[in-house]
Amino acid sequence: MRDTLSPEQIASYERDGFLSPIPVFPRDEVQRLRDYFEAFEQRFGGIEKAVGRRTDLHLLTDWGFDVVTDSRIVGPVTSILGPDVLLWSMNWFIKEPDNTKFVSFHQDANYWGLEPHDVATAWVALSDAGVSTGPMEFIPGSHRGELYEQHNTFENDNLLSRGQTIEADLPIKDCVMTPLAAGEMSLHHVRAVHRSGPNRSADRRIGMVLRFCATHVRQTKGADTATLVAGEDRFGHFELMQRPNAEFGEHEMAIHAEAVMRQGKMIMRDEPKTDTIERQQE
Ligand SMILES: O=C(O)CCC(=O)C(=O)O
Repeated sequence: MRDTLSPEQIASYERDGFLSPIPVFPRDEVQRLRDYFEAFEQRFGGIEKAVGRRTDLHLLTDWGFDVVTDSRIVGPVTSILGPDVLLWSMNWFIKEPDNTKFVSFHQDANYWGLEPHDVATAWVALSDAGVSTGPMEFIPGSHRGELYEQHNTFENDNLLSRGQTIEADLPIKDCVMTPLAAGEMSLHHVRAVHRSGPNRSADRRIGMVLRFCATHVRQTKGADTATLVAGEDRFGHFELMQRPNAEFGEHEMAIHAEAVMRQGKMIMRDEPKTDTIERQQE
């Protein structure tokens, strides 16, 4: 496992708008991360109840802060975004076993408000995300094309906040599925068109989804927060967040709640209402 991408990997990302797979964590380490995450879910009342709190766990836990600053993730990201990098948010895309939830074709750049588009996601598999689990699928080169109009479908099984869906004719036959083993990650560009299908396997498909941007990127929708994970921030476009002093401390819980609420509200500005904070993030 190397901490930066090779020239061939960078060229492949620039051509396709995604890169996969990239090995990150050995089995024992990824299992430990999964255990931490599932212990967090139990602490907050189980899978369903914890959904509203799981965004930006790096502001509440040491393991979360360690993982978003881990050089095995951040190093490859700097190969793409340059030496000065912010973590904008930490999200979770989880499909429970034998489940009909899916993600429709969309482009993240359509609604996050981040400009310019020097923004990339590290999708880290905390469980096996093989073909039967509904792994990520990308349309190669779509990040170099247009920003498509998206229609809010509000479909029940769609994991996106508004079921936002591109309705234009897409070259679906070119779509590439990117199955991952637990401990591997993919990277994708904020303009890449992507989707994923249902999880037909017997295990949860747990995607820890880290959104990174270069420090020169601005939030065009309002005041926003981020965490410096590499280099320095010479721009000051975001309020910088810090490692928590105490795991789940009172102060940390308040800061976390405020940051997640503010980001959720801002992203959803001028959008129809949705039900939970977490759904607003996705
Ligand atoms: O995990 C998935 O299936 C979808 C994730 C996604 O849309 C994203 O990371 O932008």
